[in-house]
Amino acid sequence: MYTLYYLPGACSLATQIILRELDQPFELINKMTVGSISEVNPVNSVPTLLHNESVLTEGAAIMWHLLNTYPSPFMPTDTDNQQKALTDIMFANATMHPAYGRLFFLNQHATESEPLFPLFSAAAQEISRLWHIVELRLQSQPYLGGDEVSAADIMLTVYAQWGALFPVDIQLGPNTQAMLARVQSRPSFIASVNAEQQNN
Ligand SMILES: N[C@@H](CCC(=O)N[C@@H](CS)C(=O)NCC(=O)O)C(=O)O
Repeated sequence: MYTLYYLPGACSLATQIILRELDQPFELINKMTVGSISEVNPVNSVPTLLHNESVLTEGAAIMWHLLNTYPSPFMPTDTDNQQKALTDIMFANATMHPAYGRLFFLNQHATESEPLFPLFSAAAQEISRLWHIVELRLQSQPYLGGDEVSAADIMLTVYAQWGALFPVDIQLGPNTQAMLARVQSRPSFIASVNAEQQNN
């Protein structure tokens, strides 16, 4: 049984979705209800995942650990495709996530004297550039991983929802939008969003 610390709509949603896809039982703890979790994770960030005596942190590492632990179509069997799957997970977690992180940072540190619009706009432009790379990949395949949904697709779909929180125009191509819609319609995605709402 896992314990997942989460924040509603945050990157921890992807961890919950994967736990469901892998049929792993878990309980959810909303970080806002407990304040700091720095005693278990000094970074004080979600996802933080507890399992027996272990504390798992860092979204990409958690994802990789779960995919390695529970055999599923999410983990390719050959090393070349495993490398590709890990690269996509890192693109999501270490490239796209921080690009969206700039929007949260700007919002958090906004002052009345600083005109925010050009900064939001520059951050959104970079996010759109990254989505264009995704769009090009999806011209020849429905998911980043190929014909089947991958962990990276799920992570990207969670992050894509963050754009609506800010006054920005983020460009998503038609193939990207189709991929996001397919991931959002998965039972694991719907159940995870509902569970976060009910657990608040
Ligand atoms: N590098 C960390 C970053 C995780 C992260 O930035 N999480 C955000 C939510 S998406 C968070 O916990 N922020 C702290 C807070 O809002 O209290 C990871 O990939 O797990």
